[in-house]
Amino acid sequence: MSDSIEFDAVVIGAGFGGLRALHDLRKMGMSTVLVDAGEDVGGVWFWNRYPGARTDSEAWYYCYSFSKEILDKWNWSQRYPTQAEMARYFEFVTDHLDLRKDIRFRTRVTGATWDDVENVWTVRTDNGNEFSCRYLVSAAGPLSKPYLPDFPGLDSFTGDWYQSGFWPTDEVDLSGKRVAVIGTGASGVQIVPVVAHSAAQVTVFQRTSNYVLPARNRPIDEAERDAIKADYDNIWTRARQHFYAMDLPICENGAADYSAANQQRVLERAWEIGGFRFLFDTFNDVWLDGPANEIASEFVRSKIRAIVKDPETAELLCPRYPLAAKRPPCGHSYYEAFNRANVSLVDVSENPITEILPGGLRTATDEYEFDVIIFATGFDAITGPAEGVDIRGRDNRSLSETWKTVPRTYLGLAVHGFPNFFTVAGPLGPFANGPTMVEQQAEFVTATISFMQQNGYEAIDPNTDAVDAWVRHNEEVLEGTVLANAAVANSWFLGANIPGKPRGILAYFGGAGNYFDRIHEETTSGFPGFTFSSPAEAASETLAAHS
Ligand code: NA7
Repeated sequence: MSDSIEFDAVVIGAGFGGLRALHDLRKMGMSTVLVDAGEDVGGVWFWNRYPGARTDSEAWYYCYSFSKEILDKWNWSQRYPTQAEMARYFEFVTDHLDLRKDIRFRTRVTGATWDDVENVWTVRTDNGNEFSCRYLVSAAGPLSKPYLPDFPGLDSFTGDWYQSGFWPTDEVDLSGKRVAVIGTGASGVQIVPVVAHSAAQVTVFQRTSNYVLPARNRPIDEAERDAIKADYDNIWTRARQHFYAMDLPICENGAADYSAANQQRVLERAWEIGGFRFLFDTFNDVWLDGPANEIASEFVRSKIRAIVKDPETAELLCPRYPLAAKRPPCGHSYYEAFNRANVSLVDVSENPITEILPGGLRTATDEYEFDVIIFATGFDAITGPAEGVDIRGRDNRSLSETWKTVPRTYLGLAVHGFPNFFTVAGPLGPFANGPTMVEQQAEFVTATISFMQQNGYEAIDPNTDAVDAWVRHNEEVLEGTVLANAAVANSWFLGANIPGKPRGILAYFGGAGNYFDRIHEETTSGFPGFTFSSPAEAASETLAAHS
């Protein structure tokens, strides 16, 4: 059954950003509906249920900060929660805040059109519904459109194939199967060791090797849980100041401040503690494309050579580009998995996969037989989800057309010509710990709407000069960092992982802490980067346009 309903706001996406936005908008007294294509809440944590799926960030800051009750009541069981634990967390939050009644699941937004006279959006969905609303908040997720390479012959494959980002809800039994895993990003790296335990044979197809940092997962006991809960005020203060919005220490010293022996001790200590500390708690110049980075990069290579017994496999696993030019995954016995008799590595960097066959796949030089193929081939990130969704702003401008080359936004949150449209975790928003980042953005959205309500405004649009300045600033901060090298490593945050996608910066690398200050300044100084219009102005502009 289809219907046509009026709301104050429509939110797209039931992940961290969307649920927070729904809660806050409702608290403001706005009638709000959230639509999500999935069957339940969680966003990326609903879809990415592949074997071994878990967070790469530590539980105590990969969560909502805004509700003391939620922080008090929810108990994390381990340092890096599994997908199942994340799904339970989302259910808990949703039920605790009584959000479910305002969410429409199994509903995909197909388009939205802005009416410049009435100052409303009309949002269309795949089940025939139309919602009109003053505000449209897209929290569709930067990594919600899985990418499947266009390998010829996939239709002919007689076995089963799966995508990490679209994993079925029914259990997948891989025991005794010959399994191919294509892709060695964060997802592939989590899949390999887990599947190796049940499958008869796992063949990993690697195009670009990764610096896989040992996660060193462990349970969180009651004493640690209590200590975390008691420290939450400090945790959030630290996370909101951190370059990547994580509660991680920031080191003061560069590599040159240590002797060669002490450099190794610093790296060894961070390696043993595990996780992203290796990037933040070693040398403060590790992010620059220079000697400090090479010392840390070589340290990881030496670890790979020490762990992986077969020297040829070890060399293939050693990345040659600078550490962090590609987002490093956290591993759970990833390198160790290659010491198992049933795990092998195939380098497809120069010998690409050319075809899927009925019984397996073919590279330029060899053929392989498989019962199952797992594509852990990543996402059409950040701008991808908007493609195929017909969002039309002023003068019928299409969002996906506007974003076809390099996407231009103001503060990652607003697009010129698309009034009252907010993009939580949108292009040129900070590359940072997701939950902390989107909470700050959701707060910006409600602060903006409150300002509009207080001042009698109906529409808001970012100014082109503000957009230009933001885009320029994004480009400037990338230069000089190791990330400018990311094109070498096919990184998704430069659009470089998708054939034919224009390469350009998709995320802000000037630091989450700086970004949060910047959006705070925007709200407290009366939104200088935006133009507001009130109903009277809109009416007179329309009359002028028609006279
Ligand atoms: P990623 O990190 O984009 O990894 C995708 C992987 O798939 C990566 O190793 C790619 O190699 C590989 N890939 C893509 N296309 C092909 C083809 N045609 N042949 C062989 N291999 C291919 O995605 P993930 O899902 O692992 O992680 C995404 C983010 O989720 C991650 O950064 C975290 O933020 C969480 P490439 O490196 O492009 O050579």
